[in-house]
Amino acid sequence: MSPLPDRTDARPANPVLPGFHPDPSVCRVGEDYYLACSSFEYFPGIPLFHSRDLLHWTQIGNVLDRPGQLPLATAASSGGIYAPTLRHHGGRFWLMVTNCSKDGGNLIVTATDPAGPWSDPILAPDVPGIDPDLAWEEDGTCWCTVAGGWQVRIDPATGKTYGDPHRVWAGGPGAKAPEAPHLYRIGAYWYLLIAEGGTERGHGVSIARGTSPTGPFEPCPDNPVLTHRGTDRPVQNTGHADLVQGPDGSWWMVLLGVRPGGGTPGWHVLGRETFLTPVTWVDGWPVVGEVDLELPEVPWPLRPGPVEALRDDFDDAALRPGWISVRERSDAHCSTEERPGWLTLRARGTSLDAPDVMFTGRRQQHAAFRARALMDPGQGRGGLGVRLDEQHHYAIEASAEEIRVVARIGSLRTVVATRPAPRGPVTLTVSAGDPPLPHGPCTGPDVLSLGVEEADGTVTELAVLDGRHLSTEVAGGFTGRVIGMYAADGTVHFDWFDYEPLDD
Ligand code: 6LW
Repeated sequence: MSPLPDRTDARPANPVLPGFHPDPSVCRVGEDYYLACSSFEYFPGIPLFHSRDLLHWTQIGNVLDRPGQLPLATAASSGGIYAPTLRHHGGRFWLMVTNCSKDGGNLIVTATDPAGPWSDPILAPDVPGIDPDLAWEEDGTCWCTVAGGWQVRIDPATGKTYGDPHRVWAGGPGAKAPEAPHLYRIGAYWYLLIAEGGTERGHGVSIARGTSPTGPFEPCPDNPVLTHRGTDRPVQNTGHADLVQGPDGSWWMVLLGVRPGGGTPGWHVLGRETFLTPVTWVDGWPVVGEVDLELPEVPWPLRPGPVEALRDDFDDAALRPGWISVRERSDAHCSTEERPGWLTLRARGTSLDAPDVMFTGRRQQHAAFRARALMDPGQGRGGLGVRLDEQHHYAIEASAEEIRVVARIGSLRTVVATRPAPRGPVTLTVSAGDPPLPHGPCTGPDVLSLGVEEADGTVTELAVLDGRHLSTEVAGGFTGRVIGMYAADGTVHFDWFDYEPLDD
């Protein structure tokens, strides 16, 4: 793979990983931090990032990037890969995760280089739940703790468990969804950090400590140590956290949060994003700083790394790690080599409604953006779409005869606009969020405009559609918007794809 191009957008911000990057898990090795996120029904799975300052993150690969590691054929939308734990132990990286599909279950992969290759999955069928955590005692004994507060001893090299799972701590009385456990040895105590309240507006982070990794655990008197429930802060749903210590001894938390837009009840369209916040310790308990859109001050110089370019001319043989497809991506259906300098997509499913649609996209990471792609439909049909899931997407698609805008909102599917196609390639465009909508109780988060760029560079808008229908509050689930190219019939080619943030 060619090296990543120079940064095109070097300014860090909170969220440190904007867009659909939920359930962050982080570890440090020397001066290098590594972070992994959930990826659900998308292939490749589990984006893996590197940073040297906790603020700038560069995607260096995907943990599950071979079809044999990631069976997703039976994964529903927002099924598939949930909530990894990333750790470094004994000179290796270990990642444990759940594939929530019929062919899935809990699995462990290891690597010496986090950029890959990662091992084939080691299955752990006797681990009793989702959100698995791995923590080692000094003598090498390894404990796996999962959602609900269940824990079992495990050999991570084989996936074999020993003894019956026991419940260690399930959070505060009455709180729903005690999940995302992470167990750490810090000073004299073992700390068990969990999320509770569910991943929606009630989300929070709580902690308990004890002198043994298996409990008993004493809850922190100030639980939840982090929640934004009932506040009017711009960042909501804060929870699902992991802790990491800097080389200088400072402590940090990565966590997920969302940025709802529009009137009431508020809609978030970018998915659950990864934020960073400082942690201090008082009386042996963590005190978590405010999670804001402002970046926390870090006690070291900024050390930005390269980021993926916002435009892709498809000149490289391998696709950059930020491109994701729905469930499966074989060379036979998605290639930059079949027509060099173009991305060629060959249809499987016949629309974005299909679970096996051949779609290759990138996360929407900015509230306001414009995406454009130059497409040659040949004798096929395909387009540029914004996808939340099979039942929630907008697209502009072209064939040799016609250009049309298609909207799918729940059980409704409609062709919103049509016009005759020009001869040859056509530049399809989609934009959102610019200018922002005026405030109002019923105002949605944004509108999306879909159109065609004419030869003179002007855009002919074919449809303007309410963005709330492509939000998590309407569609449900755990993902966020992904913008990409797809084939719906035959074979189509894309010369380039360009994503332009319009936020500032
Ligand atoms: C994940 C759970 C959660 O398993 O959402 O916010 C679920 N937390 O820990 C899916 O990401």
